[in-house]
Amino acid sequence: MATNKDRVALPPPGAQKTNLVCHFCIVGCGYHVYKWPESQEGGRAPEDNALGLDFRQQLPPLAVTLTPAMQNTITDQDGKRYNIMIVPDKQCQVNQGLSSTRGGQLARVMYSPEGVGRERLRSPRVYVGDQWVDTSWEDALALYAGVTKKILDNDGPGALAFDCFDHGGAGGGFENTWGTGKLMFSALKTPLVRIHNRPAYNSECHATREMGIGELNNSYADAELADVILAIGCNSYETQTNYFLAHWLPNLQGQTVAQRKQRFPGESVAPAKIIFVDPRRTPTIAIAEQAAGKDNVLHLDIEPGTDIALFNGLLSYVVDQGWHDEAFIAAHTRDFEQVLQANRMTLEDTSRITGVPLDKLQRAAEWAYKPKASGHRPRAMHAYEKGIIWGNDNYLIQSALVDLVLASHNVGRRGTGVVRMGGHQEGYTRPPYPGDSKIYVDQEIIQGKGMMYTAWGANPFQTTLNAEQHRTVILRRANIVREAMASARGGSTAQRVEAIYDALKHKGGLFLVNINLYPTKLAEAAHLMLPAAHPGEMNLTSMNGERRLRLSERFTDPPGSAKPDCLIAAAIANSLRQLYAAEGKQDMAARFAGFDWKSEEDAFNDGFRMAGQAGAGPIDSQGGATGNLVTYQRLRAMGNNGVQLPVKEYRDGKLIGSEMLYSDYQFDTADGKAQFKPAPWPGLPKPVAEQKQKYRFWINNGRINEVWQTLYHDQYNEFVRRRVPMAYLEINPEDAHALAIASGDVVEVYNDYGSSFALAYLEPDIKRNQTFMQFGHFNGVMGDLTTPWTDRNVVPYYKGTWADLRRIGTVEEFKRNISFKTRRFKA
Ligand SMILES: Nc1nc2c(c(=O)[nH]1)N[C@H]1C(S)=C(S)[C@@H](COP(=O)(O)OP(=O)(O)OC[C@H]3O[C@@H](n4cnc5c(=O)[nH]c(N)nc54)[C@H](O)[C@@H]3O)O[C@H]1N2
Ligand SMILES: Nc1nc2c(c(=O)[nH]1)N[C@H]1C(S)=C(S)[C@@H](COP(=O)(O)OP(=O)(O)OC[C@H]3O[C@@H](n4cnc5c(=O)[nH]c(N)nc54)[C@H](O)[C@@H]3O)O[C@H]1N2
Ligand code: SF4
Ligand SMILES: [Mo]
Repeated sequence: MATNKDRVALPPPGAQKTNLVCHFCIVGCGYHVYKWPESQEGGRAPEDNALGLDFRQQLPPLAVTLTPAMQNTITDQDGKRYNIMIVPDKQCQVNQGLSSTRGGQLARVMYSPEGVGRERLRSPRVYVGDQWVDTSWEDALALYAGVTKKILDNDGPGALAFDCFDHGGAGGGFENTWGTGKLMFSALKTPLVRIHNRPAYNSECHATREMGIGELNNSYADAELADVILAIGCNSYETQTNYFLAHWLPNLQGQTVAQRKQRFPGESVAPAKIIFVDPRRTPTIAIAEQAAGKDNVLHLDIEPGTDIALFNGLLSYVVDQGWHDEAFIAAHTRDFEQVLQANRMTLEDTSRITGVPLDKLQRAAEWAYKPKASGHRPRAMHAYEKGIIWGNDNYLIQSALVDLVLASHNVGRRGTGVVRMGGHQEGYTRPPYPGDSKIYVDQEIIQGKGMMYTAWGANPFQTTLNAEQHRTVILRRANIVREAMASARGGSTAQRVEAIYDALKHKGGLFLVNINLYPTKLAEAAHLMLPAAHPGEMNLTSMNGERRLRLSERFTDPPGSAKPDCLIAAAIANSLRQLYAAEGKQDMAARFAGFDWKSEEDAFNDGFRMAGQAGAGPIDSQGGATGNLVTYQRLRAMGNNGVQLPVKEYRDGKLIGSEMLYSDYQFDTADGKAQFKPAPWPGLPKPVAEQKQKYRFWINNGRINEVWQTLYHDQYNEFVRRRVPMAYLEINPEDAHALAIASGDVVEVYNDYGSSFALAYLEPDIKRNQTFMQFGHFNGVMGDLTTPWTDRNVVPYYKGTWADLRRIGTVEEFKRNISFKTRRFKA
């Protein structure tokens, strides 16, 4: 490998420089990409390198962040080799020059034949006999379109299943959600579609939307203006890293006091306090205590799944104290009194159910809702993510939370907001979903329905709920098709399609297509794989957690013949259009028209600018009515700071956006009033409660800092793979000792739904009878243990399951190589 290991090669003056938004998490940090011919290298004098920095002497602290992972050597399709360097942008308001352990490796994960990307799909592949072989796009598309058409003509669109991304960043973006959406919804018209992270075509936020409050309603700057931040079921140092570091920490450390005093004259202002709602002591809590001092951090370590009781208890207490905002409630909301009745809970009951002592509950209420010395209401920002989104009844938790937020008037004012912290960036624009958003697609597949399944930028084998059963059924059904394909030796496309269809129609088979960067675990079952491109290899637009839209620019070619997802969708649609046209079925051919895109920009113009104005059932397109003001050219000019949606106008060469929503108190309901929603405490759902009765350990689960999602890049990245070769399971040392388990041992985790293995990691901060297991790993799938239970909108409770543990033994290599130092920062 040509990449320097001993030093970082500097870009020479004149190196190509483009903007790249980190394509991993929601924060969307701005980066600059430098690209120059491999044979050249910049010098250390400021005029001799493109960074304009003087490397002849020690640079001032944090003048630039540069590590070997930030550079790579890549090859374009013309065979020319280039060095690249991808460094954080100091001028980007989001990250202000910070990188994270994930974004800091953007250069490393770019395709190179020897590097992390070495296993990337470079051409379409088909499963023949008993092996994967490369094939042409023509052949792959003929097969895909042939099977699709056969099913469409004989069985209707409802047999065409999809599991597809719906977000921004890699495996997403407005271009690609539109391309896939137009194919699935207005061309194929199939309702059998689920989203990459949940088993139906629904929302993560039904309740808040029905209440009139979209979930990204403030700016990152509001975290700098808040008096108190409530972090609810989010571990933001590890999962929204630079939002936490660049915008929360400065406020916790008192660095924004002067700014806040100026902004809010007459109000008492002190360094922000922070309240965590999480059953687990997270690394974020440990860091917050270091940064803000223990006195300014409150950890409400609730019993798992009891958030609803917590919010109801706080609501009742706040109203009893008279700390609610009667004028706001009267003018801008409805149904407060009824909901107060429905949700009412004494603080004693709240304490009993949540396990949080009374005085802690009272302190939390005082910090967040008691008027300040100056008489002003505290500005309390409520931030939440998967601890409640995948919690015990998504719908009721969000109702209970927003009830509390509305009563205390913590929306529409600067320094407040009730907001998702987010997962990926956003990038939603699609035609309306043509079905009932309550179709539980996983169960349909398990019950033998669906004939063709396209996994598009999604890996349910490692991430869905009840995953073991789901995978087992798909492997069985897919194998029926593999046998049929093997028997169609030497057949024409039409004959292969016939053989496949026969297996689908008469033998219960399932034809599985994987559209992805990598083969992944899905290759164990799939029949066809199509290679996709990711940001850097295509132009892509997304918005971050404060609705900040940017253009992430293409700077290199995708590997082999990989294509942007929107152009894959177009190729599929165009193939189907030709098949129907050839049969003279003009009405059907017309359904597949409108995909004559040459580039991703064409897809953007078609989707975000023109169609982005249509509502889309459970999810609304995010371009808004003014999407047509946005062009690639205008966005490019806005650089890594972009524009916050919705765009208000284009003036003096600039797109003008919106910093905060609902400042005018016009909520997203028919009459503009926010809607209180009843949310009585329901207890644990039955299948979950049954596991709790039967098994000892709560298997809490989620993410860790250095790993991105299912490790699709990371499994080929030595840096990560060495540290996390298997899903790890944090466990209390006393519990572990009683079961003769030591750090580095492999344990079996099992319950009524499945069994998985994990790597034990003894951690004193984990409570007795609780554990925390890394989700999504290819080596130890946590989802095998999750129950199939969902709430009324088919939203899962991924975080809630119980299981037993059994020591299996040691894998020598793990014991030898992995550090089991505590992940909780200690002074
Ligand atoms: N137990 C448990 N389960 C969970 C969760 C949990 O907290 N606990 N969380 C849920 C959540 S929030 C999520 S987001 C899901 C994650 O579940 P998935 O979304 O299925 O996981 P990812 O690894 O993000 O999958 C992305 C796939 O797309 C591929 N890919 C990446 N970029 C591109 C691209 O540009 N184009 C194409 N075509 N493919 C691409 C990757 O190689 C990868 O295989 O898991 C869910 N499941
Ligand atoms: N490093 C890294 N960062 C990521 C990702 C990644 O893969 N790696 N993925 C991105 C994606 S797609 C997503 S969706 C986000 C997720 O971001 P987060 O939601 O912050 O992360 P999680 O680890 O899924 O879960 C958060 C917390 O929920 C807590 N929790 C469990 N049960 C309960 C409960 O009953 N109540 C409450 N209040 N809390 C509970 C867990 O203890 C955990 O600390 O992260 C994004 N950022
Ligand atoms: S915080 Fe998120 S967006 Fe920023 S560099 Fe890290 S992974 Fe990328
Ligand atoms: Mo997610």
